[in-house]
Amino acid sequence: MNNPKLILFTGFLGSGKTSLLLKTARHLAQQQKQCAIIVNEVGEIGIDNLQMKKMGYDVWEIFGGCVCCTLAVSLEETIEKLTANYAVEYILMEPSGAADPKALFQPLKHCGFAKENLNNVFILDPTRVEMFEAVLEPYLESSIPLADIAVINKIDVATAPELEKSEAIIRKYNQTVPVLKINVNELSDNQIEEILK
Ligand SMILES: Nc1nc2c(ncn2[C@@H]2O[C@H](COP(=O)(O)OP(=O)(O)O)[C@@H](O)[C@H]2O)c(=O)[nH]1
Ligand SMILES: [Mg+2]
Repeated sequence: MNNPKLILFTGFLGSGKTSLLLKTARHLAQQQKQCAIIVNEVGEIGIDNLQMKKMGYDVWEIFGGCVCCTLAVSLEETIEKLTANYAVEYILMEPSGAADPKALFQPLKHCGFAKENLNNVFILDPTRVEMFEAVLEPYLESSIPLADIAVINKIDVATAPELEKSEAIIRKYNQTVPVLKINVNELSDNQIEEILK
């Protein structure tokens, strides 16, 4: 079995997970790196089904030879099937909005994912951070300590106080996690490499 790196994109609905996941996949495809995307439903990543070549029951080929598959069975089975059939170096996954990231780690451990092969990218939308803090604090409290990297995105539209507030919230729950500030539409290769680390 090959030993792919799994990149999890976590955060609230609308925070920018899919956007960053697709940018990362395109970057990998350009670097001729084999990658797979796991989604709950194909429609979720917003790529027209017609642009995707069906390769099997629930696997499609998308840009640059990346494959995309649905989480039709358990996460363990999906990953086993992927690694058995495709020589993927990276698996990119956006857990469903309601999923508690904590609940993902046990099944991932079962399929042999060591900590160094797992990168949990937590994305925080600074333009909505006040609202998140007020009503979704338990989610922040359970997610941010588990992050390997915290991304504050939308720097093209956020105000300076919103950015400061976002960083303060991340630091409140995790004093050591690296923080990366991005505009997803102007990502540098270095920023993507940080996400893949
Ligand atoms: N201006 C701006 N918009 C962004 C950025 N990242 C994501 N978005 C927008 O935020 C919205 C939600 O993004 P999406 O990736 O679907 O979020 P998800 O629900 O977490 O998967 C979309 O309209 C994106 O175009 C960013 O860095 N800057
Ligand atoms: Mg999404």
